[in-house]
Amino acid sequence: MLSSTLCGAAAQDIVPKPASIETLCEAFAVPEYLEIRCDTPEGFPLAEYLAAELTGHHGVREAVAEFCGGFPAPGSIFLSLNGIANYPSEGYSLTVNQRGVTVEAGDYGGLFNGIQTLLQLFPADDTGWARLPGCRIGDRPRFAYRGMHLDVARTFSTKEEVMRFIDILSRHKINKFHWHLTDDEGWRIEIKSRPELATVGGFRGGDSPVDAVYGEWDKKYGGYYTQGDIREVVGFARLRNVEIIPEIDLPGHSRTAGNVYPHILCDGPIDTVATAGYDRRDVWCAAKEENFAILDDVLREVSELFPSKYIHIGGDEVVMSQWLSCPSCRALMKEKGYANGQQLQAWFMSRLEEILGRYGKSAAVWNEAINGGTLSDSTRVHGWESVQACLDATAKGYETVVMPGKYFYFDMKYSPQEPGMTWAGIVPTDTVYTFDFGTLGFGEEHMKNVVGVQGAFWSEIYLSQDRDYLYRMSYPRVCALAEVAWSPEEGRDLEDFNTRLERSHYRRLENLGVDYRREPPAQEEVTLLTPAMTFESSMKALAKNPFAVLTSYRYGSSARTTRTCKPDDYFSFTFDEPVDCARIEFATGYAYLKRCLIPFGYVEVAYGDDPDTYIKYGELSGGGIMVEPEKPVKSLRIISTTTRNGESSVIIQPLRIIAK
Ligand code: TNX
Repeated sequence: MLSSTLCGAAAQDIVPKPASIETLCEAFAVPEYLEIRCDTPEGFPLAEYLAAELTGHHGVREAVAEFCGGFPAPGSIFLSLNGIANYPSEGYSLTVNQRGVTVEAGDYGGLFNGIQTLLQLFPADDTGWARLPGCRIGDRPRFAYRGMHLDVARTFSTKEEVMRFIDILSRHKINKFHWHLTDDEGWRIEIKSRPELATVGGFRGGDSPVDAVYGEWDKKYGGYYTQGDIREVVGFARLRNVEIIPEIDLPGHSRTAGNVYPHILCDGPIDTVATAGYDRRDVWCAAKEENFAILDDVLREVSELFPSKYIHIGGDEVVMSQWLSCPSCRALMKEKGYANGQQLQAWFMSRLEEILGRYGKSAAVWNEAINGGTLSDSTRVHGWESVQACLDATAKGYETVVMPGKYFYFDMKYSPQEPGMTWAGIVPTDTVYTFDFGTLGFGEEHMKNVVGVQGAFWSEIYLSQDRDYLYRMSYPRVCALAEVAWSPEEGRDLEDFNTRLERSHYRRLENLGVDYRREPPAQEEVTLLTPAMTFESSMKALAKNPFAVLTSYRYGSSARTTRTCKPDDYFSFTFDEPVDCARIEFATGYAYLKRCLIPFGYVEVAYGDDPDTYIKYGELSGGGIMVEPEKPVKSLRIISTTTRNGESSVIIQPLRIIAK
């Protein structure tokens, strides 16, 4: 009894869970000097990778990679790609017994995945001298496409940060990295024939023609990857069995490109009144033939840099009004007999498909791109808007990556009181883990076109958070994603998953320096006061977001002004009776998203004992302030000193007045 519970204990805690595990009542005592033998040149880089992972850890002084004729040697690790068994793509078998370890696979990916499982057989904590639990593991992926996406356009991540992110993904057998390289807020990849796209479009704020956002208007910030950087990241990923699918988001989400090259935009009217003087156009004009010459250059260089068969060309959220108000686009639509912008988009996307085809590539697109017409049958669709969008794409016969935001958008909040976006819903880890094709309506006819699943991290909020925010938002959700993508559907067990996390995997993440998300502590119990007041401002509110929510303390709602703030704009809150309280919290902008703030300004307070005298209390920080008054407060006045902030309105949250 005792030995059967002790034997192979660690082998039970692998993430993602392997297809089959048989525990053996023996163990391999890992020696101080460890040979990692490998029977093919193809596998040799992995022997070196494993040697580097182990040297200096778990009592291993030195691990050496060796090329051998195909014989396991006692006391060593043997990596084999020459076995006779017929392994499924990326599958492997792993045996640990007292003589040593054998990892066998039919391809490079399989060997890499077997090595990841082997690494998880070591104790989560490096406490020296290790004994690996005897076991026989047979494993293979459920899906060929197991992806994670990262938006480096809204918030730039350096190449080192990207490589680290990929490294941690690969340890979860994630094998695709969707690199969102361009968007309205930045262009992050060097294009040698059109250098300004990155050298200018990689930065914003300060003297950059690209609007800054999130209250950082005065600072120039950003970055981009040189082609050398890209090659380095591609090589780093390839060693780890990760294929990179780069994305150039077209024809919408292209404000950066339009800021750099205004001539690519439509010639229609620019509505700078509604947008506080800023040109918000972000769609490539479809009627300008020169645009396709630029895009040919861009896609040629991108195709040369990335070995993947697919290049993602976007296609999401195209603001059609720009085409519909452009005389040249309208003429083109008339000539082609198109009734709507979706059809023009389908035409635009097929021109890009044709360009990619010439460079030996196929297109990947967001699901909207197939709404207006039929794209090439070699095009792959990423379904993000809804489960229905994924069902539609598969039903139309497109190879589909399933990633509906409601389940796989890791920029969404884990729970209502934590940071994050909410438009696709709240996405707890359990929701990711329990994603089930069958109950969502995927039949056999759909499943044959599903290549796999993918998580996404969009980075609008990341900019105003610390760098570990990416990891807290991704982990443990990526662990759940990995199980959906890799592990057999039978055997899915939420409780077992959570046990493996708690018992071993969180420690592994910690030891990798991953700041994963922890359950937030119960919120502080406070009593909020709602004293009667009058509100006044130099600004006006939109009819649908009136100031009334402030005087009625409608928490969760906010007021929105009709324009952005300038110096001397003010908001004043005057209470009917002086308020005796512990503190008053004032906030502008969205919760957790530093947009539509008063970035610069200060607060004055008038106290009950001298209600006509305003005394400066302090400067706003992050668009808000917490006032801790010594005396009962009669009035609070916020005064803006903001000059140019690139926004078109200010959002004001109701005051939170906390009782003593
Ligand atoms: C929608 S997902 C977008 C992105 C945003 C994201 C924020 C997709 C194809 N478009 O541009 O970053 O929502 O969650």
